[in-house]
Amino acid sequence: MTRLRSTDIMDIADNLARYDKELIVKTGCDLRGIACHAVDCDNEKISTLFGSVMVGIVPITAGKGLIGGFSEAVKQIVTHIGFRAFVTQSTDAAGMAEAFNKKSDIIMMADDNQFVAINVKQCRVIDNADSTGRGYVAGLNLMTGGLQGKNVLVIGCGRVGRSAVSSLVTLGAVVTVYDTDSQCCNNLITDFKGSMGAEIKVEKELSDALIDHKILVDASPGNNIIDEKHITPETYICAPGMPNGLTDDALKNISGRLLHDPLEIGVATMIVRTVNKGMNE
Ligand code: 2YC
Repeated sequence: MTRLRSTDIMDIADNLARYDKELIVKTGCDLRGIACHAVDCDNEKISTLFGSVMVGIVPITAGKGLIGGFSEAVKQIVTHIGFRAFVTQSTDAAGMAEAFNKKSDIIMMADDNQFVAINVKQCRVIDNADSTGRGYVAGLNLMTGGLQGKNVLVIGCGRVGRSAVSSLVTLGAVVTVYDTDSQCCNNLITDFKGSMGAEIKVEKELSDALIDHKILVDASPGNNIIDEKHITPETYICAPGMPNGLTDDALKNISGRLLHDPLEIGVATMIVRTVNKGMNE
């Protein structure tokens, strides 16, 4: 899992309104709309909760420590979606205690291995990687006008890629996966055959896969793996991976058919899922 740097997230807060406009042009929905599409919940219904749900965000110093601006960026995204949120003054256990004492309905925290949102009342945990895969596939579904029956290549069989595969199968897409670790692919194929009865295909060569596919999910940390020659007028890419895998020339050619951000879609989907779980019990 890629660890974000402060420079990846420092501009998020100031650009959320502009990002909404970009998402509306690309998908027809703003950030909250994409998250609601991912969770299949009603945008209006969710907005009835805004005033009553408090989200506490706890900075965690474990492992490689705090990422400057991370908790604040999460808070800005959560409040942009419409919920009340605060970053605890304390970190770690004291921060958890503070979040509970301030009657948080949802508590969010991230260490180097996992980023979670906990719905306190429902004792439910929502994971960022799982939410990111769902959110990006929802955005891709909106951007392409629907993925049913379409061939989609997922690059990267980690937690985000696996979540994307699950959402793609649910939408009726024809899924092919690629990973530098072929064992990772084989495990995914076996797991999805067992859990969803899905027939997922494997590509052994990325260059072949990129020629054969026009709809891509880049869920890998790879750099410069998607080149200009792979971009056609029919190419659509959602890239939850950090950094996005497009070369500069590919970025020039993909124009408005790319979804990529360091945190926004994943966090928006996470928080809507966490709140929605509380409503659907
Ligand atoms: O500031 C803090 O509380 C740090 N403990 C946060 C560490 C986050 C590490 N994870 C990442 O950088 C990214 C996140 C988008 C989720 C997955 N990887």
